[in-house]
Amino acid sequence: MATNRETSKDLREYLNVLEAAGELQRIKKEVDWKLEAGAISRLACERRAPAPMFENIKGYPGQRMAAVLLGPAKPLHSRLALGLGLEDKAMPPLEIIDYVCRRFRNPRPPVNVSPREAPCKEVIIPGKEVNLLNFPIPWIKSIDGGRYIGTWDIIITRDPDTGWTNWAIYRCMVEDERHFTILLLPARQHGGRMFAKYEAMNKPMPVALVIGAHPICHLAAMTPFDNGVAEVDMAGGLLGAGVPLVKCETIDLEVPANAEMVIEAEVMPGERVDEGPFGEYTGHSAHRGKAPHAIVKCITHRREPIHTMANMGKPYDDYAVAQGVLFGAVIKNRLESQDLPIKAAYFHSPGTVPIISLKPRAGLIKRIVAALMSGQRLLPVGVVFVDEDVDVTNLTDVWWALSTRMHPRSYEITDGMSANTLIPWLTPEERVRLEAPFFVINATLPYWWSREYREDHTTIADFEHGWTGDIQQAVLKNWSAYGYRDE
Ligand SMILES: Cc1cc2nc3c(=O)[nH]c(=O)nc-3n(C[C@H](O)[C@H](O)[C@H](O)COP(=O)(O)O)c2cc1C
Ligand SMILES: [Mn+2]
Repeated sequence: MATNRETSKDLREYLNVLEAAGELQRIKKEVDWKLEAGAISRLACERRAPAPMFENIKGYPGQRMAAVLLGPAKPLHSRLALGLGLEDKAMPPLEIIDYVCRRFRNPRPPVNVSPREAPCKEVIIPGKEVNLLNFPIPWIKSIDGGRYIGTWDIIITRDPDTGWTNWAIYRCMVEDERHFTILLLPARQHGGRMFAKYEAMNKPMPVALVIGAHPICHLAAMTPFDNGVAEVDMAGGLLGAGVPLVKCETIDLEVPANAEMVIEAEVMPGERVDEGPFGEYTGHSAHRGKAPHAIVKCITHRREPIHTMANMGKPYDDYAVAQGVLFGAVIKNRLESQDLPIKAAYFHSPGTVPIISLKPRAGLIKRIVAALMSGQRLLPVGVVFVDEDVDVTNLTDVWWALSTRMHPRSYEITDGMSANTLIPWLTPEERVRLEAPFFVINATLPYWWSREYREDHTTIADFEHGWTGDIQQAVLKNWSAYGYRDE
């Protein structure tokens, strides 16, 4: 499959790729980091306009910010395809998923480079000189609780017992010149579980907040891999080469050498400060509460660093576009590795309910639900099963199946799943207990019905299935003779 991987080794080259594809809007007019940049990038999402690159930010000469880099485009996944290094930006999402599935099956370990070779070390700011407010950190929405430095970030942490290094995207809000919060959710996410271990030892947790790495690094960081999987190896798989890493200055962690900025910090045990709310990927504001916070020990960055911003919100946003594909790939790989074949798995945004198409057989759906329940947050709210002939990427098709093939009694609810606090419908009690139900919708027609019964009651009434081949051929051949434009 054709890729342009060589042309995109870091964020800056990816920006060139976007620009060449007409997917980047350079904004030279002065724009305020407070609300204006956020509103522009949200409207760009809602209009599927090119990603804005703010080149003149009020009060921050020489610094730039790129927003919604892998956000919704026309076609929807174009910028994601370019970020993955695919040449065809119009590749259909199920083909992108199959490509990602293959890449995830071939992880590659990172390669170490010296600080001299690492662009992220061009400027080094020691702890006592650090001031986060020297950077154009956006206050994105009026409904947000503050300035968010970490939206399209990578949070790197290491397990104190096993040495496993985790990469994840977690939202980070600036508290003051030297402190920022991280929304570390202990029950569901790897970073949160690692922090619980440090906290039990009453030790600070070293953390690197990375901004502006190669887009593939951020894509790996937002993918829900299993315990013990190093996202950097999966980024290497997507990239087709090991990701270059360099050691931090003040903490024992390695970071992508080509990143625009690295904030080296420590999360303080036993401390919580105000965090949020924040307009989230569910399309609602979410989670005003307390969160752990980190103290900055050092900042390293490229000269004239480029900051980044994701703009979460009502579909579509940059999370939704990438998430549907990445989660779909993880689900497909997991099920296939357990000999549970499916045709496709896809999330429509926001990514809370996967739609899975398959050829039903005895026990298959129950076993798939069990396999996904045991996984890393792969069933956030529920799951929908449809037959193979339903195009999971087409909501009209999916709704057609749901409204005609789902027997109401096949709607199931299971209690006691771990809850995601960002979901709006949680009751106040569920939000505290972090436990909630989820649903299974089985909209497949019973596979045990006889062929005759299915033919009599369930044959599809469309052009393809409703006429014999000779009539179809004749009508297609004569289409323009009837006066229609040929397609
Ligand atoms: C822009 C963005 C912001 C996110 N913010 C958070 C967050 O604040 N907390 C969180 O737990 N997950 C957040 N996520 C989702 C996680 O990145 C995702 O679930 C990932 O799989 C977590 O990695 P882990 O499995 O290694 O914990 C965010 C994702 C994106 C794209
Ligand atoms: Mn992880």
